[in-house]
This record gives sequence, C-alpha cells and structure tokens, in this order.
Amino acid sequence: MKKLAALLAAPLIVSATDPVAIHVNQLGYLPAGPKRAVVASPSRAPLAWRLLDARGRTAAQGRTTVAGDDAASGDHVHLADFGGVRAPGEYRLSVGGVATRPFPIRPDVYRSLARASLNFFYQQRAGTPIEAAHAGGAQWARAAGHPNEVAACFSGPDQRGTVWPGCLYKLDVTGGWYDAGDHGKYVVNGGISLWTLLNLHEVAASFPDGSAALPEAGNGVPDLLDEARWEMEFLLRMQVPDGTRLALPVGPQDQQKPLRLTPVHAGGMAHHKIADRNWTALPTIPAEDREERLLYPPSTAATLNLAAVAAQCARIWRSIDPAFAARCLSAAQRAWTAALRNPEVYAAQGFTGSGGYGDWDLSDEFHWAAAELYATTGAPAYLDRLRRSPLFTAPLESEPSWPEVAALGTITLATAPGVPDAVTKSQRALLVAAADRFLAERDRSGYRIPYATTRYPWGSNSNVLNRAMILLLAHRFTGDTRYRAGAIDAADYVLGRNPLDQSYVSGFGWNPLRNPHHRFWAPSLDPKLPGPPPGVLSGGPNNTAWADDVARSMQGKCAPQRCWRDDVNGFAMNEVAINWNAPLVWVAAYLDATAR
Ligand code: 9MR
Repeated sequence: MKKLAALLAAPLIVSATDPVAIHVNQLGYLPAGPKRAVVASPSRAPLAWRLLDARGRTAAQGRTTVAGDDAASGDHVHLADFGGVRAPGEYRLSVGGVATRPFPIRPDVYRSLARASLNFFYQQRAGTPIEAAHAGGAQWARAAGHPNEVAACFSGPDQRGTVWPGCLYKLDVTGGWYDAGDHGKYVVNGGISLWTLLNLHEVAASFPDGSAALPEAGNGVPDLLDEARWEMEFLLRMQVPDGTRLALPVGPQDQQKPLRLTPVHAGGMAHHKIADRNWTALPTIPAEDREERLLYPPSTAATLNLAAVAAQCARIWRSIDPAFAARCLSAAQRAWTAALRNPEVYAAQGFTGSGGYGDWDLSDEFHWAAAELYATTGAPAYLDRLRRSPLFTAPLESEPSWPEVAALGTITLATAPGVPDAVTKSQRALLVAAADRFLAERDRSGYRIPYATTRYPWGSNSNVLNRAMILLLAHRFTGDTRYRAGAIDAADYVLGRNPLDQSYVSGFGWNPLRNPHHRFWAPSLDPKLPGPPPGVLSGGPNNTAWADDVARSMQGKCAPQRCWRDDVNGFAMNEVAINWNAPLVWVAAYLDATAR
C-alpha cells in the first residue's frame, strides 16, 4: 500500500529536459481490440497521458505503467493502455507535452493493408508484364521480366572448385515470383511463401473472386488462389523429369572443399533455384537483366518443399480444377518418393549470383511434406511417418521460417479439412502451447511484442508476424482473446510501435518504408524508378548478420531493435521478400476478417 501511495504521489509531469517518445501503431487500432502505446522516457515515475479526439478534447486519460529498462530497444519504457476507448474516430496520444500524429480507431484499419500486401505478389511476378491497372499506377507498370525462361543446368566449375556436369535437358521455368530484391526464384523459399497464402485460403477463405487487383479477378476462382497458382505452376516446372540421372552431392558437405558428386536417380526432385549466374547491379529492371539464367542442382529440401505445396494444391483445387489438382498430386507424390530415395542431397553453396537457402537439417521438411500429403490423401503411410517423428508430439521449437518448417505441418494438421479429429486436437494443443510461450515473451518484452529476444535475425519482422499467425490460430482454436491481443501487439510493432517509430510497411503510417533493397523500386539510385508500392514489408532489424555496408557501419552501435536503416543498400536489414510479405498478408487479412 505504501508503495502504491508513493507511486501516486510521484510527479506526473515530465520535466522539460526529459525527452519523451511515443510509439503507436501508425495504421491505427481496432475498436474492439487492445490499444497500447509504448512511451520511451527516462522518467522512473508514471507519466500522465491523454487521448485527444479530432477536436482536441480529452477522450480518455490515465497514467503510464513503468515497464523499465529494455535491452532490445535500449529504452526505458512506459506503457499507456487506452483499450477502453472504442468509439471510431481520429485520435492523438499526448504525453508530457508531446503528441503523436493522428491515428484512427476503426473496424477496417487492416483492410487496405491486407489488399496491398497481397498485391506485392502480383508485382513480384516474373514472366508477365505488370500492368498499371492492377499495380496501382503507371509508375509500377513494367515489361515482363524473363518472359521466356528456358534454362539449362549449371555446368563447369563453381566457386569452390566443384565441377558440375550439367544435365541433358532444359526446363521451361517461366513464371513464379521473384524472391525478393533480386531476381532469383528459389523453390525452398517459394514453398513457405505459397504455403502461407494457401493456408490463409484454407483457414479464412480470404480474397474471394473480384476482391483483389489482379488480371485474373472475375474468373470465378478466389483471387488468393489465382495469385497462389502463379507460383504453383512455376514450382511444378522446377521438377526434374522422370528417369533422369544426375551427379549430385550426397551426405554432409565440407564447405571448404570441392564436393564429391555421386550419380543418383534424380527424377521427381526439384531444382533448388533458377537464378542469375552473377549478381546484377542495383538498380536492374527485370526486363533488362542481361545475366545468364541457370538451373541450379536439385536439393532434397527443394524437393520436399515441392511435395508439400503440391499436396496442398491437390486438396485445394480438387473442387475447383480437378485436372490441375491431379497434376499437383502426381507431382507431390513423385517428389516425396524422390526425397525418400535421396534424403541427403543438401543444397550446394558454391555459386554466386543468388542466395544459398542452404539447410542441413531436413527432418522438419520431411515432417511438413508428410503432413501435407497425409491431409490430402489420408494414406496411412504418411501418418506412420508423422508418428515416427518427434516433431509430431514435441513442443514447437520455433515459429515457421524458411529453414524451420515443422510448424507448417503442425498448422496443416490442425486446420485442414478431413484430418481425423484426434490428430487435429493434438496438433492444436501444440500450437496453443507455443502461443502461450509467445504471450509470456510478450509480457517480458519492453515493447510488448511476442518475441523477447536480443538476437534479431535476418528478416526479423517475419518471425514476429509468423508468431502472430500462430497466436491468431490459438485464438481461433480456443476463443481466448488474449491470443488475439498478442497478435495485435505484433502487428502494432511492425506498423510503428517500435523504438524507431518506423512503419516497416511501405505506404502505411506516417513514417513508412521508402527505400527497400530492391532492383526496381529504387528511386534513391535512379529518380526515374518508383518507390515501393504500398504494402511491402521490410525485413527489419538484424543484429546477427552484418552482411552489408550499411549494417557494418552500425555494428556495435545499435540496440537490437535499432539495427535498421531505410537504405537501399542495406540488404541484410531492408530487403523485401515473398516469405516475409506472406505472413503480413495472412495476419492483416485475418485481423480484417475477424475485426469488430
Ligand atoms: O532470408 C534469408 C536469410 O534467412 C539468410 O540469412 C540470408 C543469407 O543467406 O538470405 C536470406 O534470403 C535472401 C536470399 O538468399 C536471396 N534473395 C533475398 C533473400 C532475402 O534477403
């Protein structure tokens, strides 16, 4: 009691010398949702806050809670909770004589974000012209990039001295999405990205026909599936023809030495990537890429990515386009068999011109693919395989990311139609337990995000959003609104409630992403080029890989959540990527669909 009295007696006015920074979700807040601001201030005593309406009247007021020193941001943090305010309108939050810019409380705050973030995938399409009518304006229109992508396999020596024999065929791998700021198309990363959009379809039936800006809108098929099919068709093209023998690296790889290649039956595997032989300069408009495009050797990981999403495709298109569904199922089964035959062909890393997407533990990829094939076919062999893996029962180790895909299988078993109840129930329990851990992390993180770490990985914003996806699923399974609140905390962070006061999404908020690492949206390098269209997510703070010059200039000088700059050259912190925008679409569309 004494303590409380002392707190209440403490000065509520900040002295003129105390700097105050107020961080809110710049997009705004849902009427029925939680509403939290983070206030960075050295004050050890609570501060008075006021929520002002559009006419400057006080709509609510209170005192901050002092959360204390926060290692992730380097800030001394207070929290202001104005969740009680539900009336739609424009508001500003004021603390210590400082006020935010106006932000709305409205039931549709996530609507245009959902639409714009999906449109990113249209704009990343390869092999087709990007049209002004669907891209949101003439500045984003461009000629088709790589419209006739018929490619041979890499042959000759790579940078580590492995001499590759190449292959006897070429594949037409036109289409798909460019991965990121580069023009590579990678099966591994295509897999999780496509899965995320397809899962959103299965869970929430988002983006019915005619709701998105796409050339296919109006064709009688949900727009989300139209966009997803653009990538699915490409992934199917990346499959090695049946009966092919290739010399591939089998087993663990010594990264310092040339690889030993062994002839294997590679039919049904998937090429790891199609990409430029050498890195192209920034900027490079896709249609002006003059580099040689090559197919890189198949990997077991790519093969399992193909198996997983093709199985997902088979069950989703069964009722929409049975012939396409059958193609997908056949590809999935051939890929699965090929992976069982070649379980240890890891992606070779000796190439330049594109990213590595190397992964040396494929137990989670096997688990994911088995889960998708089981959900689609119900065949006992896949269930046996799932049951033999510890991933079927052990607590989830992490949120999904391109090298950690176990949770994708868990989510599918927990959400796909036709999975036996007992399996669904057990997998839901794993996801809810993970959500509980994320909530506990939220409660001990200064900025109250469900990600309490001081190690921010490459693409950290996607880790945060993938956790939000699991939190929203936990809410769906249990009805417990605490999980949904945790997901909104994650969205708040990405949209401005962070120490940099940065909306990491282009076109949204008063301080949006403007200069991503991208070869076309690069106005800081060439003023004739457009900035990013709305709805594009930056990878976000990275204090674990100082891979670019911008990062190196900050090394040792930034608190984890501040290791970020809006710079076109900062590829380790400010690139964009399909696997990062996908959970943004998922979370924004889901929050919108369930908003009140
Ligand atoms: O997202 C990838 C990240 O996890 C890796 O640490 C990083 C370095 O290997 O590569 C990232 O992926 C990039 C890919 O290799 C090439 N296209 C752009 C991707 C995003 O930066």
